[in-house]
Amino acid sequence: MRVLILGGDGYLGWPTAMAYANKGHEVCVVDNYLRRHLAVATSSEALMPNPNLNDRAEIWKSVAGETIWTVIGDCTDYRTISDVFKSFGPEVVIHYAEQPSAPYSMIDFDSARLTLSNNLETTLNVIWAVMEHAPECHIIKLGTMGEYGTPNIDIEEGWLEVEHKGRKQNFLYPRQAGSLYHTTKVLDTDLLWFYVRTHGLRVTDLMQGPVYGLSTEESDQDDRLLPNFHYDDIFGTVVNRFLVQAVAGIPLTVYGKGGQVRGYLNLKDTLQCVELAMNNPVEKGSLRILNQFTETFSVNELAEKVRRVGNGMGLDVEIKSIENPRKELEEHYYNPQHSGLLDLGLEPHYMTDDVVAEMLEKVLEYKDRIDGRKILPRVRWS
Ligand code: USQ
Repeated sequence: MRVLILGGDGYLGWPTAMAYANKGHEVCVVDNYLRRHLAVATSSEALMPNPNLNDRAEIWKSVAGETIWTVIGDCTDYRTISDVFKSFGPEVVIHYAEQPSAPYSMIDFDSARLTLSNNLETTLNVIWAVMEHAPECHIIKLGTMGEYGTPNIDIEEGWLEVEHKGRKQNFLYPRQAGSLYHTTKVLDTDLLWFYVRTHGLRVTDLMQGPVYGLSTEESDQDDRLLPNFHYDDIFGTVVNRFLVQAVAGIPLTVYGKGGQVRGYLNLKDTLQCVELAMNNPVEKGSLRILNQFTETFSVNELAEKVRRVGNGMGLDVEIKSIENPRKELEEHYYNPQHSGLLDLGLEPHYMTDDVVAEMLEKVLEYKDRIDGRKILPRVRWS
């Protein structure tokens, strides 16, 4: 298939590009290095050095013999996207091209405006490029479990049947996000659903939980192909942060009471989920929503796991609760459904002790590059 990956330089985008090229698909990636620029601007650089996108594609070619087409361009510019659609003719577009950090979106007005305009404009451009140039193309959009927030009832997979005064209708499950970033994902879903209803688009919206990991079949072949592994307070997700803190001898930063529960998944499973969505396209005029995670943990459970495995390896890992910089429930009910991807054939890689140990081993190789100044939270919600 001809697969277009928007945001192809990102933590998920680059591993996805290699995985699909490896499976024989024709892959084109687009990225304007927004996340790299924001990381430099906020002193949040990744742990491992990551060659630029063109260099990564060249390294991949020398390692695997396969071509990944690259376009350095801005997806908020309609002409850029339009030209790529016209020349590449994608059968599937995977839309990762968003400002991905909740803390970044909460810094100030400028960061909020950038997050809102970048994310929404890109989604609108993807929709219009598909309508104008590739109406059969399947849009696979990365949403987030954070769209639902932490309601006091079970979270369904995208939709909720509401019975009101004796009549019933299916609606998008109520969303109440906890950051401006997560709110842009809610708005993305609304935009997509509008154009699905009015123009018969074919869309899969993946509600993904926090991802962890730094190993994929392809990146394991050469360290220069590793994903961008962030451990700072702005771009690092909680598990990746705890791994680096454990290695650096910094107490694991549990925010508040640590009873915040989320649905987590291994980077390898993101690749599997997106591939399952791609290989099982939806009908035109359908919005399919899949909850994308494999297991739930509280922050305390994660910290305890990393401490136990780390100490078993001879590290000296402590846990320290610090004041929560975010506005979120620190103890809550959480029971999200997630059978859709399992029904499509997902075979989860769970966070076993061996998996945690392997990740710690890899981070240990880069211990000298850890910058302790990037650990403590610098952004507060209020
Ligand atoms: N947390 C800590 N200590 C830390 C970092 C985080 O206790 O040092 C807590 C947070 O307060 C939160 C939980 O861990 O309750 C998860 O935080 P996170 O930073 O790993 O995840 P989040 O900001 O929600 O965002 C990440 C990705 C985002 C994705 C989202 C999925 O950056 O792109 O959409 O995970 S979800 O969380 O399900 O919405």
